[in-house]
Amino acid sequence: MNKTSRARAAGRLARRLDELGRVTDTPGSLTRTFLSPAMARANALVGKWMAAGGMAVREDAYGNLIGRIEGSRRGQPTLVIGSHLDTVRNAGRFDGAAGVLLGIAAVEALRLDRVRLPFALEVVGFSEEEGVRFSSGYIGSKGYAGRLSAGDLALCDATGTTLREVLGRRARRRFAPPRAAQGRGGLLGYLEVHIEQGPVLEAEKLPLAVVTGIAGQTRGRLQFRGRAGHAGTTPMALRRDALAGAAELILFAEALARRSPPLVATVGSLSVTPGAPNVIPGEALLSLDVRHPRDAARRAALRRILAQARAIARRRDLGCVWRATQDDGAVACSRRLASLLGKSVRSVQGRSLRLASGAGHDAVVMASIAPIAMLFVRCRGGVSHHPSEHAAAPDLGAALAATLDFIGRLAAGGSRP
Ligand code: HGY
Ligand code: MN
Ligand code: MN
Repeated sequence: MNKTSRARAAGRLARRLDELGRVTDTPGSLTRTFLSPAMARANALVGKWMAAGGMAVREDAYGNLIGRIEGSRRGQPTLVIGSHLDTVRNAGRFDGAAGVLLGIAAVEALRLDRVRLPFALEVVGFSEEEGVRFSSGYIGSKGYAGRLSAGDLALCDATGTTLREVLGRRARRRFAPPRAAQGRGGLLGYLEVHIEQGPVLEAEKLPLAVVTGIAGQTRGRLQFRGRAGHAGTTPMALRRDALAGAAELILFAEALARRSPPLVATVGSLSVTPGAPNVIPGEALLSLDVRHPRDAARRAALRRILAQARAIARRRDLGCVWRATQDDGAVACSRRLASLLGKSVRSVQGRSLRLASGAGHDAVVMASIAPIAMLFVRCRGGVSHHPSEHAAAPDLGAALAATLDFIGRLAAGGSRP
């Protein structure tokens, strides 16, 4: 890809990200959650781009958007390039979307150069990675990979509707997980291009890095139950204040993570019942997200936090219930694909850099059915999950060039499944 065509493709990619970034469930900010009206509009828009790029386009039973071009012969393995099209609340427009639209840009560039590959190419926009609606991420890629469990299907959203019911409504019949889109034999590999969501590439003054692995994460809901009461007449010593107990636990989790890097622990949401200023909180429901590159350390930290929650509950005469909603172990990227991708990155920016990912990605699930590779793209200030998230067009162009070089290396002989 010469510099002119790379700059042109990067400009179109950036314009499309701007356009897609305006497809939202919440006018004035960017939010697209699982199977929402905005997700349907996003799939229609991205599906139009896929079709214009010559791909056969379909949506699967989970709302994943899949664009496919066949290889030089039928029956060849498939390389999947993908990421997610859903977002967090009040999101940035690059997280997930950049990896999907970059996959489309790569297919367009290959088509322009009339390249026929010795493998099929699928670009996938996963329908749900962030876990906003069901407090459990990777629903789209788990569906695509045939990894959704009965526990996943029993998860409830804020309306009390289970995932199974939601998928059943979509299928207009009782939902039974269809055969996975891909078995291990059919996949050559999975490549996810994603903004770094961290500050290292900016500090290194480099646009790209190769990901070595993805941290494991546990998410869940912790409920403290006390007794609601009159804020004016109940003496402090006689209270069973659920929110005060939750507050103690939140600060404990933060302090534990602060003194045990690279452990991270986050309480991202908190709901209080009944939620009136003159009523002692009877119930506090908090989300907990715990991550660490090493699974044993993550599990030990979670045990510490839950033991402290029980100790707080005993001391304050509160009920305390924990429900895990997601538990994914750390995942390593394929050494072979990472080495190939490192050569592509070096060919684009002169040197390669390897980084571990603290953020979760659909690659965690795809690793169960294919060797995975991830390419990080520099983002301004390392900011993500925020409207000011931004990746510069030239850096997106560098990622496209590295992706095309990687595909070329696979086609030239690295394409042993
Ligand atoms: O939470 C994460 O790490 C990802 O953005 N879903
Ligand atoms: Mn995200
Ligand atoms: Mn993401």
